[in-house]
Amino acid sequence: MKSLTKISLILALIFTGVVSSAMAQRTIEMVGTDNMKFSVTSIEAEPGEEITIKLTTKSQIPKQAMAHNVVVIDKDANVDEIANASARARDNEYIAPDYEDEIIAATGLAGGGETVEVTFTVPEETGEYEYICSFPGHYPAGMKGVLKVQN
Ligand SMILES: [Cu+2]
Repeated sequence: MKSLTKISLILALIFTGVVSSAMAQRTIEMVGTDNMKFSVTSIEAEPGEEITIKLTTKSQIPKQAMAHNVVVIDKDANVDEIANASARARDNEYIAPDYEDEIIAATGLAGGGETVEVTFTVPEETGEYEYICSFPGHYPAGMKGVLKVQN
């Protein structure tokens, strides 16, 4: 009975540890509006850090005409090329299947009033990683930002 109490105490401690480390994870919240800009255009993170990017779209326009996402792209990738290909990939939520290896993380599409999020591990390699909205026309209009990975 005594050892059982000990075990449950240990389990409770482990559980608390897991929960608090999950809560320590950073969430970056941003908004996308009809002006096709992210409200946050620069994120700093440590190599290997787990972060959540949360995007809310504010718009009265129907989703098929105005939606946003956040697509984090590998730093050596050709962002223009990925944006162009993704803008044509409507059936895949505007993520070009051919470039999925070069995409570090992507949210789903958020129409007006919707919130989407993605949790991912920041690359170990320091540097600047661009993130874009891949909805047609939005990246060319300047809907982008930079994830700066630094120690
Ligand atoms: Cu957008």
